[in-house]
Amino acid sequence: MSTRGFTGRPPSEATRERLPPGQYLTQDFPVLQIGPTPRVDRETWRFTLRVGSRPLKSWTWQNFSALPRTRWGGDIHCVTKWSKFDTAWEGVGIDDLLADAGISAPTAFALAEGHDDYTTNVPFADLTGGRAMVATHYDGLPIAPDHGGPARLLVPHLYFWKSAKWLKGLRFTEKDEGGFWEMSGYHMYGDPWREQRFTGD
Ligand SMILES: Nc1nc2c(c(=O)[nH]1)N[C@H]1C(S)=C(S)[C@@H](COP(=O)(O)O)O[C@H]1N2
Ligand SMILES: [Mo]
Repeated sequence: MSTRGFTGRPPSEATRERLPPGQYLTQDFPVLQIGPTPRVDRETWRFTLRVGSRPLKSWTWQNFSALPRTRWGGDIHCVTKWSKFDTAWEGVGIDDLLADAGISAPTAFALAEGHDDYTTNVPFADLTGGRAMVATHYDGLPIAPDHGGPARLLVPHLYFWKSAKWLKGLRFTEKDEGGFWEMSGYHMYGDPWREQRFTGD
């Protein structure tokens, strides 16, 4: 059966209720990124929490793999208008990372940083309370490189551009500093249910 079988068929009422305004349902998993997929080896992988340029805590793949694991299942929404339902992720919750570091958030904002120099900003409160994780598995398998493996941020209640792929760290910032897309006209917060796509939405 074709995975694109929904093309041209109007979505059911149940589907429409789950779709944020302006979104359509897709069955496949598009790849969206600013450049080529970087190669990130688990052997040299580090995940670092910083305040400005000062490192607070760093994990190797081995210490990171020993942290408690979290699962989340649900819908994701890309600003280019596709939504995908019932995605299944596993990784380490940001609450558990902070607990392991023995710290509470030193500032109210963060920039997620990818190995491709991608950045995106998120209020730190949106990363806690079980709402975000550093995901390592998708659908029961290690996340494929094109989807951000070995580890990506997952903040599913915001547009998917906030879920930085090839995550190398989170940097706490004093102010809400725009990241890559936010500095090019995209919304600072990006709530799909309020359709916050662009600056001023
Ligand atoms: N490091 C990094 N993360 C990124 C991006 C990127 O270019 N670099 N693109 C973002 C955008 S715009 C989207 S929609 C999602 C796409 O994730 P996917 O390719 O797994 O669907 O990744 C986000 N995370
Ligand atoms: Mo996107």
